[in-house]
Amino acid sequence: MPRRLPSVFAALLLLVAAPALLPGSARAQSLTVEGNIVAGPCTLTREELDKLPRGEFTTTTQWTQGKATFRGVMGQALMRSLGAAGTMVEAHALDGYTIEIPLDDFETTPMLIADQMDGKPLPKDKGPFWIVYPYDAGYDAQQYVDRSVWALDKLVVK
Ligand SMILES: Nc1nc2c(c(=O)[nH]1)N[C@H]1C(S)=C(S)[C@@H](COP(=O)(O)O)O[C@H]1N2
Ligand SMILES: [Mo]
Repeated sequence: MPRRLPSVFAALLLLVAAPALLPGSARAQSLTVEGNIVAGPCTLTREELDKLPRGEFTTTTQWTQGKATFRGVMGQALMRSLGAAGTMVEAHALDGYTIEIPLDDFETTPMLIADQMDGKPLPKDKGPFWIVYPYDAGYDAQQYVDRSVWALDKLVVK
């Protein structure tokens, strides 16, 4: 079975390399969604998230210099693909920050679960995922600032 060898090697390599990668990437590059979703609790990898409809907007933010262009999964697409039902989504960040965001924000605002800024991965302190709103397009109220969770790790639909 010589043709199988490359994948065996790849698997072994991954086993050896994975522990070294774990703290920064393996965990941080996925997004856990649980709670009131038809799909059931899941941890979406970057690859899975990449398959969902993406959006883009350009806006100033209070955390960046000048205008920034954000790209990422549309909040609406994420919640629809998982069959979310309920009223609130609890967002948890790797730094322990947590806040409740109305499910309606995901459904009716242009918010993104951004993973790119200006065509590059997010700045280290903001990634791997950052909930962003188009602040310049009427989403500058404090509630949207508070919901702008960086280092996003988990969403719990309630
Ligand atoms: N991961 C994470 N996201 C976060 C926060 C945080 O502490 N951690 N603070 C939130 C709050 S309360 C506000 S007002 C805004 C702006 O926070 P800053 O003024 O400390 O930058 O980011 C929000 N997103
Ligand atoms: Mo805040």
